[in-house]
Amino acid sequence: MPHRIFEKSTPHVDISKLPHLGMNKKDFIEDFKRYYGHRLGRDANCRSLHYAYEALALAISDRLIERWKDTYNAYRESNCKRGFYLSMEFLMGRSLSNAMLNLGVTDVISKALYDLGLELEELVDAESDAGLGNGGLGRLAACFIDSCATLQLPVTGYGLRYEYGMFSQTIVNGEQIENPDHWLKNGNIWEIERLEYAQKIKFGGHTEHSFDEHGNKVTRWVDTHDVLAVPYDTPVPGYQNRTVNVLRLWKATATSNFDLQEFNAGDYAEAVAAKNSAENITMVLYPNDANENGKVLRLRQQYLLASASLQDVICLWVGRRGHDFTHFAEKNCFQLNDTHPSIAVAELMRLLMDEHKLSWNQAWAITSKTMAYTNHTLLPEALEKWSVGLMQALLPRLMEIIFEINARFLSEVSARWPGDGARLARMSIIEEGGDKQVRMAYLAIVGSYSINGVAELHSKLLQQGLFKDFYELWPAKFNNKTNGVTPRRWLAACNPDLAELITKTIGDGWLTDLSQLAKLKPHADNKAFRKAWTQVQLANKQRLIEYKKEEIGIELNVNALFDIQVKRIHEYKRQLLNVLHVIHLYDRIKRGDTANWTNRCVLIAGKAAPGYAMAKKIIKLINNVGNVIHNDPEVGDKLKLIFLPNYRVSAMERICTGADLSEQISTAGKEASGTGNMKFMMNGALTIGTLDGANIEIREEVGEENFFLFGLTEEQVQELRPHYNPWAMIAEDNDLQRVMNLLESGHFNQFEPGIFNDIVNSIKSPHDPWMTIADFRSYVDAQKQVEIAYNDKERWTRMSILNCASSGKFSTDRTIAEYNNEIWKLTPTAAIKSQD
Ligand code: 26Q
Repeated sequence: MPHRIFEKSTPHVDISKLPHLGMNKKDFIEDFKRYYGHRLGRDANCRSLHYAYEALALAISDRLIERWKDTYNAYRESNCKRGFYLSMEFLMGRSLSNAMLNLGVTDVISKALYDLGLELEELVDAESDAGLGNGGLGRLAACFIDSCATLQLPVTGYGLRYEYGMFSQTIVNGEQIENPDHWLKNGNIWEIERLEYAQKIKFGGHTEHSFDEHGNKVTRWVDTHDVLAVPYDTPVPGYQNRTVNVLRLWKATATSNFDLQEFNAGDYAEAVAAKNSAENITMVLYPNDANENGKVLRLRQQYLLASASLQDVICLWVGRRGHDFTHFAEKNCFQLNDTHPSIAVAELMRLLMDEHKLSWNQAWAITSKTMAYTNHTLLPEALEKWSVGLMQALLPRLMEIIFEINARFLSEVSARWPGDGARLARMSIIEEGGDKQVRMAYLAIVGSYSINGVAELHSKLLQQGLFKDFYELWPAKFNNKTNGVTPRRWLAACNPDLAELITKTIGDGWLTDLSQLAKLKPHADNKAFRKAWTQVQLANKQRLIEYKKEEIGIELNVNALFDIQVKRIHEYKRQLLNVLHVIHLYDRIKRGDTANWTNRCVLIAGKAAPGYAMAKKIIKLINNVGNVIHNDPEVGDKLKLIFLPNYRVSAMERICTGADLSEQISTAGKEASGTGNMKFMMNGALTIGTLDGANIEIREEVGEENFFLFGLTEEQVQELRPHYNPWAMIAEDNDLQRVMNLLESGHFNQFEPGIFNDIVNSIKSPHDPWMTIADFRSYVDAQKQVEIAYNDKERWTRMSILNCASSGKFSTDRTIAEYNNEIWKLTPTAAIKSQD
């Protein structure tokens, strides 16, 4: 039975006749003053921008909440099918400017604030990022829910409300220092706590099996340590369409009776400790964007997300339809953002069987028709596994169910391939061996009706490699959904000058139909338009310089080629290849090879997982090389290498507008898609890249003449691997030899002997999985082509315009429309304005 932890209060407060809040300047000024003066209790003496930001955000939030209720009612009344996006990460960034854009009030607010003597941009900058994610996967979830609201799809995001988000990064002596991100310390005005929808989550204990009076098997999961999951709702506005969806994040707290038991037994300290251990579950986001295997706290997080979200959906169902689940699968679907929430497959089985008395077959028919799984990685070492022993101790009932799912699945495999024992072992959800493991990706595949990769190449490699056996069994389940980014945040809001130029030229239809950017293509041949384009780009570069000036203490030259690589630090993303090229340029300056030189400013940013030693060393190397270059008077403006600390969503909103060149240089076959590549392209940067992830599709869209391609293909990487010989490649390439000599001679670590030995050894190893050395020559050659193009300003601007004009495919509106047409099949449902 679903239970309400918190009794719904009985008094009926009729607020249906509330007038809608005004959207004029006067209305906002009034509300702003009231919030600032009354709710926040400030006066003219207050000099903190924070409260001005809060007062404005409260006024905006009120408008969102009105529309949110209307949307909710529209969904309820239409009885539509619902979608749920389950993700351990939602990297939302800031909310204020996005909310204003989507409500269509940016100009009105800007004028209202001007009247109050305030600058909108300053208030926007006073908001801290909601950094509840690591990188691509978390930001994708945020872009997805934005597009769902814009397409008026009834989709709810479910995630965790971490007390501490992604750590903030400072650089001390060239090294990364992690600082806790207590993002809630000043409160969070966008969220509403909903205690009445709290859910109880069980951990530990054991199972008891018996039969009921009809002879049906009954399982009870007992002696559990329970935790409460309390939801916090954040509005997710669509673009100027009155739809406001919700992001529901769960916070773990102690259950009140759990506390009480211990307290009554006289053990106060135990009770407090228990409370702490419950609240620890959602205390912190795991800051690694590859698998950190086996941490029990991570499994608790995953289960809390899955269980609370599924119970929430079932509560809603039972509340409206009672205990008949016949049509549940027609009316609900769940998209699993990687395997992180994939325990949901077993949890939905448990809830339907143990709590709602469905048979195995009934429960399985529902589960396997409602779950859909998205994979985000090809790296085999990143595939999630949990030890069976740990799962048995923490989630004993779930482990039983997984065994049963596996047994039934393997008998299906045996029937299809009789006597193929090797195949059974390969495909089993349970990896046999000393320490048995649950393969979460296999659980997700077996339990889902759709499995997708995030770019064409990635999906193809999943089918031919990682999940080949499953593809043979169920080819129709597999599909591709190439990623995207929301053009509202990643063009309209972050680059208002370019957005204005675009709208002036082709109208504003592009905001909700990005393919219309193609209308810009003919304007690439118009000299006046190119001039306007360049002016915007230059102003953006200048703004980026100003933004970073204080932080880095270095003045950059706006005419230099801004060459930017921002993303998590990972060996496969090959920031090292970038550094090798910079060292090569430095070497050319030192040996006087500077005829027709192109000034270049290389910016690198990104966080390293705290436990990833090699990634941290790479940050140190970037900083040391940058310093040597900066302190060498012979170099001057010719070359800069700068590491920008604390890369995050709000930083990218500046950075992507001021880039000339976007570095997308991963080893082919390793980057599932990439999404930074799309943000840069949309804002008019040109890409230098390998044939990896979505780069391939970017190049297809923009045309090979407008893309700087280099490097081995995925197939060539596979072919070369057995006889890869970096030493021979170094010996044959004089430039590379000189670069390696500089590195090995300690030129960049004169007072820190040996610190880069690991890096040097890794790239010189014939077993280097990322084959950095193999792509050096073609990378340097491609960079020369970049310089030739950059020095022809008219040509470069044309290419820049064509990149933006060809980025239409990479809107998450397109991605989400595909998810919906091919997987979810939800009906767009418009919000009804309650007053009209
Ligand atoms: C797993 C277990 C324990 C702790 C952490 C994790 C973990 C957390 C985050 C594993 C992976 C991630 C994130 C992965 C990620 O961001 N992948 C990226 O997803 C993007 C969106 O699809 C792609 O564009 C990128 O290519 C892919 O690297």
